[in-house]
Amino acid sequence: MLETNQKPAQESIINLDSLNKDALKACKNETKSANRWTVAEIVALFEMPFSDLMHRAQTVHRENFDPNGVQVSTLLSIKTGGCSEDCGYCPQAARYHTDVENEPLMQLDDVLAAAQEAKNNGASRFCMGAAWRSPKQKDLEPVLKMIAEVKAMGLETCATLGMLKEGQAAQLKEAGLDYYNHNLDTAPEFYGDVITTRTYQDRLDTLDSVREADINVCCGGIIGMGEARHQRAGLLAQLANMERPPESVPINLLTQVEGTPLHGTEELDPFEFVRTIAAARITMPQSYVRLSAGRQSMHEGIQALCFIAGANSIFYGEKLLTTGNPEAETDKALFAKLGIHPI
Ligand code: SAM
Ligand code: DTB
Ligand code: SF4
Repeated sequence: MLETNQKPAQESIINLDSLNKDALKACKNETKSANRWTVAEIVALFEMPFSDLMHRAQTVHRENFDPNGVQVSTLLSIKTGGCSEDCGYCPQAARYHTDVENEPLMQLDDVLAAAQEAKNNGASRFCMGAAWRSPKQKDLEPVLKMIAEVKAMGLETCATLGMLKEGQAAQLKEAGLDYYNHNLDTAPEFYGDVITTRTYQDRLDTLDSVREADINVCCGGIIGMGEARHQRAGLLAQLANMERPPESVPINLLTQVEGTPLHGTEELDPFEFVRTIAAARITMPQSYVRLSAGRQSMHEGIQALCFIAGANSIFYGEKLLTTGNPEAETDKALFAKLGIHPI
């Protein structure tokens, strides 16, 4: 009796045990497919036949977004040039000899006039960029005022001011900041080839403090800097595997500026750029994927493919920070041709 009783009990323990293991495995797999991507899995996306990749990205896109809506932000460089960092792509680094003229922090009224113009032109978000390694407290104060006033105009606010120190993210939140842009730029193992004056971990620390302050994260990178495909995938893995992926993921195509170390880098195949957008869409289904720098030199057919691949955000207005962007009229015409509406 005891024996018969014991056996089934033992069996049931064994079965339960294996069931638990299966459940655990299934659960791990689910987590993995939900928010853990290996670099190899992302490389496999890049390697798909182009039409299959477009179909998969477009399917994910339609499951999560209005397929014909594109969010529109306008950028303003509120403090230009003279930056102490050595980012190899950047025309604003003091150490490189580019045509960028250094300019001090803009006056509040001038910033507000630019924000009003952006709003009149249909932008929903206004992004203020400063060429700082990290803002000093005396520099942050006037920026907080700009943020509060731009917000009061009914625009979403975004800022990109470099690394943040203890307490600064909270001050930005308090002023009304909706998004903070801080890019990881590339895969960890390629980072040191591009920037030596700060580390990947420095960037991650600032992103953590932005999250902690409950500000939306805008974080992406630059491609076409001479990185390998697995490094493009590596950047996306970093972003997609964050505890919460960024709400906004700017994918910049390197704008090559004379005088910067990366000027003269071999140009990226445009289809590789589109593949990167598609892989970003698939790995970060709920993030806005921003087709960022590089549009000025991009054929409108390639831009249309980027929208099909799941890009649903752009910078609008004739200038990015220091370099050009398509004319507003050109973008309006492109949206009309493609049946896209701004959001
Ligand atoms: N200084 C701050 C920082 O580095 O975080 C904010 C401004 S910085 C110019 C903002 C971002 O612009 C950089 O992180 C980089 O990803 C992008 N960027 C700068 N120069 C670029 C270029 N030539 N081509 C494409 N993207 C560029
Ligand atoms: C981002 O990822 N791209 C924008 C924005 N964030 C600040 C900046 C692009 C800068 C391109 C070079 C320039 O205009 O200076
Ligand atoms: Fe400075 Fe930002 Fe340019 Fe780097 S990207 S040199 S931190 S302005």
